Amino acid sequence: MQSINWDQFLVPYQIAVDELKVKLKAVRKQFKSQNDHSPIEFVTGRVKPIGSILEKAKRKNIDKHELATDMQDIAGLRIMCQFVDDIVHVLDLLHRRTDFKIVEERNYITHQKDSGYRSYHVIIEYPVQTIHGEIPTLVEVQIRTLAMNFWATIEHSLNYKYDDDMPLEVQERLRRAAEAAFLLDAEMSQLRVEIQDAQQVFRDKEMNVKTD
Ligand code: 0O2
Repeated sequence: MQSINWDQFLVPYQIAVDELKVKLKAVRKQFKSQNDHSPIEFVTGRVKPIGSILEKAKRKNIDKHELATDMQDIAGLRIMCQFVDDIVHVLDLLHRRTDFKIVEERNYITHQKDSGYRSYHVIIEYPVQTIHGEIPTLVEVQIRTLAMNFWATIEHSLNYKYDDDMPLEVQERLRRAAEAAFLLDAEMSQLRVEIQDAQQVFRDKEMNVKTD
C-alpha cells in the first residue's frame, strides 16, 4: 500500500485554515466598523498534527487512505463568543454564506457530552483552490462561549496529563466546573439583557428630551 506524502496531503487543510481565519476575522471587523456588538470575540485555527491524526485514525478504525472523507477535523477552526446567543447569530451567518457548504452539525450545547463538554460543531466543505485545481476540503468549526472554551481547554490539558485515565475525583471536579461554566454563561446572558434594557431606557429618555 502506498504511504502518504504528508506535506502534500496537508496543503489544502493549511490553506483552508489560513483562508477561513481571515474570512471569519473579517466578520468581526465588519461589526466593529459599524459600532455593533460582534458575535465573534476571537478566532483560532490549526491543522491537526500528524501524530494526532494517526492516533485518532487508529482509535476510530479509519483507513489512512480514507482520511480526507472520514476524518472531519484535520482542519479545525474555533470561534469564541461572549454570549450563548452569539453562537446562534454566528450559526446564522455561517448558514447564509455561499463560499462553503455545511455538511453536518453537532450540537453539544443542548446535548452536552458526559465529560461536561459543551460546544457547537459545524462541519463544512470548503473548496480550496490549489495549483492542481479545486479540492473540496472538510473543516470542523467549533463555536463556543469564552466560558465553554475555558472549561474545554483545562479539561483537554488534564486529559493529556492523565493520558485519558483521569482519576474519578478529578472527573467529578470537572463536572462541577462544567456546571459552574454553564451558570456563568446563564448569568452573563442575564446581564446582557440588563445592559440592553438600560440602553433602551437611555435612548427613550433622549427621545423624550428632544420631543419636549
Ligand atoms: P484536538 O485538536 O486536540 O482538539 P471524538 O474525537 O471521538 O471526540 P469526533 O466524532 O471526531 O469525536 O467529533 P467531535 O466530538 O465532534 O469533535 C472532536 C473534537 O471536539 C475534539 O478534537 C475536541 O477538540 C472536541 N471535543 C470533543 N469532546 C471533547 C471533550 O470531552 N473535551 C474536550 N476538551 N474537547 C472535546 P480532538 O480529536 O480531541 O483534537
